[in-house]
Amino acid sequence: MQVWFTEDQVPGLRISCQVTKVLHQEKTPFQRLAMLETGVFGRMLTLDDIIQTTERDEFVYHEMIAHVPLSAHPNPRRVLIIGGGDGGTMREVLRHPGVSECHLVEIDERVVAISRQYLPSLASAMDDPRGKVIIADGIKHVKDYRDYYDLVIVDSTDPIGPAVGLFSVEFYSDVFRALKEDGLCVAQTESPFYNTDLVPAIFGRIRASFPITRLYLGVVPTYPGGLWSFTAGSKKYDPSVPVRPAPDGLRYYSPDVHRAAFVLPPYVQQVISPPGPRPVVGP
Ligand code: AG3
Repeated sequence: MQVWFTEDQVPGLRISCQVTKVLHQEKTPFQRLAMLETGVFGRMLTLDDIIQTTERDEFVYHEMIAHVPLSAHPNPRRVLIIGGGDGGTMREVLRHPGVSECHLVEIDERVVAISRQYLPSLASAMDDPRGKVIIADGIKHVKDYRDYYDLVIVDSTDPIGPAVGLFSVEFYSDVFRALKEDGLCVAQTESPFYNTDLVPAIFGRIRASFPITRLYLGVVPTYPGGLWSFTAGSKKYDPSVPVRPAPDGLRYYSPDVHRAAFVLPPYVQQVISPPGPRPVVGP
């Protein structure tokens, strides 16, 4: 018998992946969680039937969400990850020896527990003494900090369910306040091909708080369209310029990839460019 997992990526479009074993399934207080063994992608974590990460392609997403902002900052020491309960982003953050403190604020403790059990190559980073896992609502957490973090990474699910508030103007302005005067933030911001309303909306909300706002791209095969966007908001440093060497052993990120990721195809550039002034039509 064949068993397949299917994600409805956008209305009318699905991705299916053959499952060799259902390792775990439960309904948490926040969402439906599953850990699947797949033939093509290795282990796969899904939340509400949406692919979050897989053993085979997680490196792209986690390297790009972490090393781009970390390498654009001359001396990042305190990092906050919101979401990211699988541990993949924390693993990448802690590759930087200068990082002295990495808080991971995940709302759903079951994501952390199940990732620790089934995704040790990501989750074992959470045992590092510089890392601290806090089970709490990231929206509330940022409100309690002022001028503290060098970098805030928003490693969220899609903007549905518990993650909706992580894409709001109010949240980004709280992130701004939680950052030091030269801090920066990065959020995963969905598909520039399919989410043509959402991507500019989020970009605009980050730009409402941050003087420098830049979109960059990476290719994550299991996400809708493959081409994935991240948006950086920065107080001082240009997010597109790496100023420190990359850690060893990376598979997607390099300083060249960093710079190239900010070169946007015209159709993506158009998605985030506000429409020009409309011609005034006289009476
Ligand atoms: N965060 C989820 C990215 C969104 C994926 N969307 C989708 N498949 N429709 C990833 C968490 C990894 N740490």
